[in-house]
Amino acid sequence: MKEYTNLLFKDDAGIGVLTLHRPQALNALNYDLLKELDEVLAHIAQDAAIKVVIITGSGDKAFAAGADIAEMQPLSALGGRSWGRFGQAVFNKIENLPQPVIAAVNGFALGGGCELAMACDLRLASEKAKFGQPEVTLGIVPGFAGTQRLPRLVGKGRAKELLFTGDIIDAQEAYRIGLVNKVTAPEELMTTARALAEKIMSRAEVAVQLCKTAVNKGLDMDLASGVAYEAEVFGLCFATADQKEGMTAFIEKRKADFSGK
Ligand code: CO8
Repeated sequence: MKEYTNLLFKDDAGIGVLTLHRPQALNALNYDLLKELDEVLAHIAQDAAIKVVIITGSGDKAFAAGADIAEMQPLSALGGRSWGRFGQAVFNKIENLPQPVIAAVNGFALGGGCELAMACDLRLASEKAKFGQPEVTLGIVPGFAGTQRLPRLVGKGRAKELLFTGDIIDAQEAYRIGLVNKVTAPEELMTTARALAEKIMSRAEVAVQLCKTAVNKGLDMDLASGVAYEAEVFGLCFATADQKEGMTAFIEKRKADFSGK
């Protein structure tokens, strides 16, 4: 696997651990980092040996403190739009990876950093994590889909409060409003993320991936279409070996031994 400059990536026994690595700028997302992220995501999408992905930030201070402000500062309106579109496309790739993706938020997740965490399927936060969309303090709106994913996660009213004020909230508040799934001690963040990844990996792989697709696609549909879509993927499960194994194991009162097929 290729070496990256602004990312660290390793396949740790089926868990792809992706670390944003620009410690000199609190892992701020510049073009080079997003380009590398785009490449590594293309690799992960094709690598069936990677079952779950964890995304975290290098160092103990930041997940990612936003898009790189110095790089954005001179942009024109059209340049801003194309930069926003590029970041959105990369984050859409995270959301559409077949594998579940866990954000292990170890520090600041601001602006583009918060948007990156929201593109992941699940969010774990260290007690030291801080979240916010401070774009209005810089004269811009969130450009990597924060205005869209934040209200879908926390509701319209809470999202608008965070977006209009640019306020930064701590991990407990993020948990209270449903922005994160769980808060852990900083030193337990990665072991908690791994334990969650391993639990997911112990389940039927095709079923887990189809759950991800059904939720994501369903949220873009009206209820009747989403329910109909679910019936299709539900039916598909009966074509898998893991459905036979899961139900046979239940009837035989033993633990299922899934093959991922
Ligand atoms: N971009 C570039 N550099 C950054 C960023 C950033 N977002 N955040 C931190 N840095 C750099 C600092 O400039 C500093 O560099 P140097 O040491 O060379 O001066 C270094 O990281 C350390 O930062 P601080 O000294 O500021 O550390 P503090 O502990 O004092 O403060 C904070 C930490 C509170 C996180 C502070 O750094 C901060 O406020 N950062 C900016 C947060 C922010 O506003 N983020 C949102 C950015 S906008 C955005 O993400 C929009 C996304 C969509 C874009 C779409 C465009 C079209």
